[in-house]
This record gives sequence, structure tokens and C-alpha cells, in this order.
Amino acid sequence: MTVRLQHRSVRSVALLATAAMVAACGGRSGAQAQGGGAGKDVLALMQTRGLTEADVQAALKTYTPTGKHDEYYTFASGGHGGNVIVIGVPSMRILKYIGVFTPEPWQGFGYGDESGEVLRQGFRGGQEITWADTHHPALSETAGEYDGQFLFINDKCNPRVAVIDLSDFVTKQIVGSELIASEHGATFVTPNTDYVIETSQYPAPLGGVYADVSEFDTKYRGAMIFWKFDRKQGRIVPADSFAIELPPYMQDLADCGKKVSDGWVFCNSINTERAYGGILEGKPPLESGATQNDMDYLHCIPWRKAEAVAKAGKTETIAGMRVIRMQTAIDEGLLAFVPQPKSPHGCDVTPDGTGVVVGGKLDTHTTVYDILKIAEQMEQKQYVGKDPYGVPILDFKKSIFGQCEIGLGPLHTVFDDKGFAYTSVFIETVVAKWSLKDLKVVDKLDTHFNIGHLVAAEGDTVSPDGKYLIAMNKWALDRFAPVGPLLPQNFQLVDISGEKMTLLYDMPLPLGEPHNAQMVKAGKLKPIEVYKPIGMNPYTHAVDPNATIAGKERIERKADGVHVYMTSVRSHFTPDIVRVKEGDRVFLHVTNVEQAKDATHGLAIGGQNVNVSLEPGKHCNIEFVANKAGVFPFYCTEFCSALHLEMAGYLLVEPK
Ligand code: CUK
Ligand code: CUA
Repeated sequence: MTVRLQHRSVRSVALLATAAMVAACGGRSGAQAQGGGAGKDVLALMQTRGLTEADVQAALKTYTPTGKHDEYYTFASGGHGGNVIVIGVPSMRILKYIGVFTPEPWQGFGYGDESGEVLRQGFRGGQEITWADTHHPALSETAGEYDGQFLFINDKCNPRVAVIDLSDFVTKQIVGSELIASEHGATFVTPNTDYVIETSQYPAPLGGVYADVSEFDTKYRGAMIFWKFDRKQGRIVPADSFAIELPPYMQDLADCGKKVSDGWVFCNSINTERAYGGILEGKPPLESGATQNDMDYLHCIPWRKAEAVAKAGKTETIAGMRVIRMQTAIDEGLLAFVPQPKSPHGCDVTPDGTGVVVGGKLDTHTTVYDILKIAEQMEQKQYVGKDPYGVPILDFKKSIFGQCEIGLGPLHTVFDDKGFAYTSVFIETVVAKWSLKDLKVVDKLDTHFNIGHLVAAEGDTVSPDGKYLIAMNKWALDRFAPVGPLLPQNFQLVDISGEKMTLLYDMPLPLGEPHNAQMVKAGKLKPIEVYKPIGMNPYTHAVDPNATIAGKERIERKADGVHVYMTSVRSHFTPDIVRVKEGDRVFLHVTNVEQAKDATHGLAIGGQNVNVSLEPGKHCNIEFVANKAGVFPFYCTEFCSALHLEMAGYLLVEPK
């Protein structure tokens, strides 16, 4: 296909290209003259490749020359890939995959050392689980601003929450409670990251016990868990965490109040009909049972009050979790509902903290709830009714700012620095930009194709940046070269700095449906370059008691097995011959004694499913049973030096 450019357009492109070349040359002598020639080359290139002026502008806005870093990090959930993907913006270059709930071979995550312990923390009821359906990553916040220290992410399928330390981009902890059987409204943090919120989705009897689904109304329940976060330790403290029991609706998404609404948390819900399917038992399918009501309920919870109630001991312990029972929550004024139109989705608090925006999958509006009005009515107990469980209901009209007529199927909303909101509209497949002041749509941008979440630069904090937005679309259909029936997802980078949104870049994401992401200023993160001092264990944040000092390498036979104290340095392991007997338990205490930034080694042992990553200064403890006699070469997996292939040794397992 040839693209014919209008004369005027050709000239302006030439000018644009020239300007870009001149700028790129940094005004060095001769740049002007070179620029003219380059402009002509650029034009020829455009014509050969069939690029428009808009294409070139988009390219210039995203292209990041070698050696230049991106302005933002985006942390995207890997969906049912169970991991986190780190992406640079505006280049949309993938910077890292972080293994979270799923083993990640490149990082040696889950292949023999303590990282396996982290994965094991996430097993449920003795069941080994090595995948997850990650949905909503949340960056830690201080006073409602991202502080660049931690990232949390949830698993919808096996209700769990993971803690990732952004000093080394490593998953440090997984917590889960058998109080609930699935979740969705996670992870969302309070403005100072006191708590990480996790809310159930599909109701089930609390605590993992059995009750037939016919007892749905009486025995099935939902719950919101408040995981206490200890920032100093960088860990969630389950013993200090608590939950609130909720009616058996499908609690969906949550968000915490901020500024004027600090101390509140909101959660939308679906299926207040309490349908539970039963197609072969003569009942309507779940989806039609769950869409009978015109209104579901926004859950409004003053969490600071709830925290005080939990501290006062008005809880019952279920599956090891302190639970504020539903009746206590009602009696203490911890829970009220406001009606929400038609299969609501999304729950996003505005940057100033006065409103919470909710979409509706079968609605054409976004509704902006007025948090202060809600708080006031709850304070004065101005209720218009009760749900079947006695939870008070507020008047819809008296609880909202208003509604924005937006298009069919609004989902999620993020914000910019100029008072605009951006909502993903699923059925219409657009991003709708609308004014928070007068609730009017000012622009729409087509996405390719089914948009789910969207993320804007610092777009869910108290001070969004504007600039960039990524539409996270499910299934790319025709945007990329075909790769078989399972389609990649499509992240579309959008420039939101001007009045009109402009599409800049399509990035295929060959992983699970990614749901949500967070976009943070790159400068806020201060990752370490090497582990210091030598012998640091990333999982204890301390020099490991078994750290091996260069020159003190040794092999010791102890009561529990053979302990090998090993070091790695370019280009050898010491010791490089390890002799054990068939059936021995083997402990490898390996320290990478290097401190140069790129001196990473890996240690892989044939036949043992052992593969660890040894970043400079890192120590790890590997444990396995040598249950098969034979000769097992081990070697370094990182091309660390010219003699990397020679960085190897033998594990000799002598027959009994
Ligand atoms: S849900 Cu995925 S598009 Cu899990 Cu946040 Cu709305
Ligand atoms: Cu060390 Cu290759």
C-alpha cells in the first residue's frame, strides 16, 4: 500500500523531521546543514514505509535512544501468568519480569533456594499452587503519593497477596487467608500503606468449611481483609490484620479514601440477587440470575473506626483471622450501602478525595459518589432501608455528585492533573475523557480492542501527572502478526498532555490478561545495584549466618546432611568438586563474593531442579536430596566472563 502525502503535509513533515534532527544533534556545528539532508531522508523513509505525519510524531514521542532511560515505570499485572511485568514509559520497553506466585527460572525464583519458601507461603491447605490470576498491583504510598518502596499484588483465584520490595525488585512475602475462597478487590492501600485491602469475590462459607450452595443466603459470606503492613520490616503482619464479614454479594473492586476522605474504603458489588447458578438443576445461569436488579450496592466502610473496633477485641477468630462479624459491623456503624446502577464495575476515588467514581458494565453512565455526603448521612443514621442482613442503605440521589453520560459499559477511571477523568468503556471500546467539574465528555479515543483497565501517570494518587495513559486491551485481534488462536493482549500508549488524546504506540503483551497496572515517576525508585555487604540474604535483609567468606570455603558432614560452603567469583565456584553419598541431604550455602555491578552468576545443577541466580553480593541457601547416584555437572548460567563456559564443577553422588 502506498500512502500519498499532501504537499502541505509533506512540507510540514520535512520541517518536523528537520527540527527533530537539529534537536538531536544538540546544535553542534553543521547540524543545520545535516538536518536538511536528514529531513529529505526521513521523508523518503516515510514514503517507503507508508508512514503518516501523525505516525512520525508518535514515533518521536516514544523513541528512546540508546543509553537514555524512560521517564516512568509501569508495573503491570501478568494476569494469569501470575507475575509482574515492568515496562518503561514512553518507550514501552519491557525491563523485567518479576516472579511472584509462579516460579521464574531466569531469576532462579522457586528452584532450590529460599525463594521456594516464599512460593510455599502461598500454598493453601497443603495444596501446592504455582500459578495465580494476578489483577491489581498497588504501589506503596506515603500521604497518598507513590513512595517507590513496595509493590503489592493479588491472586484472584487463590486469595493471596504478595509483597515485592522495589529496592531489588524481588517478591519477599506471600500471605493468604483461608477465611475467603476467592477475591478480587485487591490490592488497594490506605494512603500511608498502613493496610493492604483484600476483598472476597465469590461468596463461600468463611474459613473454608463446607455448606451446600442451597444454604447460600445463610451460610455463604464475603469479607474484606485489612492486611497490616509493617513498612520497616517490609512485611505484612498477619497477626495484626483483621477482616470484616460482609453479605454474600460479589464484592468487586475497592479503593481507599484520601485527603478529606482518609479513613474510608469503598467497594462496589455485583450479584446482590445472590444468584448461584444451577443450570442442570432447573435454575437460570448465574449471569442472568445476577443481573435482575437495576441497582447493586456500593459498600462504604470507615476503616479507622473498624481498626479501633478490632483493637477493642470485638472480633471472632476464623481460620486464624480476627473477624468483625457482620452484626458487630452494623451495630458499630462500620458498614452502609449506597445503590449503584446496573452491574457496577470500577471504584476509583478522585485525587482530591471527595468523590468515588463507579462505572457499570450494563450502564451508560459513570456515577460520582460524594464521600462527604455519605459520611454525613452515616453519621446521622439517615437511612432509607436495610438489606436482608440488616445493613443500612443510604438514598442514592442524596449520596451522589452526579452522573456522566459516557457510553456503553464504563469500567475503570483514572485521573490527570487538569481535572479530567479517563474511563475505559468496554462495549464501546474507547477511552472517554470527561470533566470532573461538569461531568461532560470532552473526547473519546478508539482502542484496539476490548479495553479493560487503563493506567495514567500517577493517575490514582493525590497528584496525578497527566502526560501518559495506557489502555490495557484484551486481545489484539489484528494489530500484530498472527501467532495462532491465542491472541496477545495490546497495551496502547496514549498521549494525554493535550486537549485531544493521541495514540502513540501499540505494545503486544504475550502473557495473561493483565488487568491493572501502576505508573510511577522513575526517579521515585532507588533500586540497589549490588547486595551489600557481601553475603546478604535478600529474604532476611541481613548477612546470612551461613554466608561463605572467600578463603573459608569448605565441605562439612553434619547430622542433618552435607553442608557445602561455596563462593562464586569470575570464573569459578569453590569448591568445584562436591562428593556426597546417595541419599544424602545436601545444603549448598553459596555466596557470590563479587561487588561489581554486572558480576552476576547463576548456579544450575543437572538432574536436581536446582537453578539459582547469584547477583553480586547475594547469598543463597540451597537444599536438596541427592537421591540418585551418578555424576551431575553444575555450571554458571550467566555469560559472566570470557571463561564463563569453564565456570563449572561436579556433584559426585557415590552409590550406597
Ligand atoms: S477487573 Cu480486569 S478489567 Cu479484575 Cu480490575 Cu476490570
Ligand atoms: Cu559465572 Cu558464568
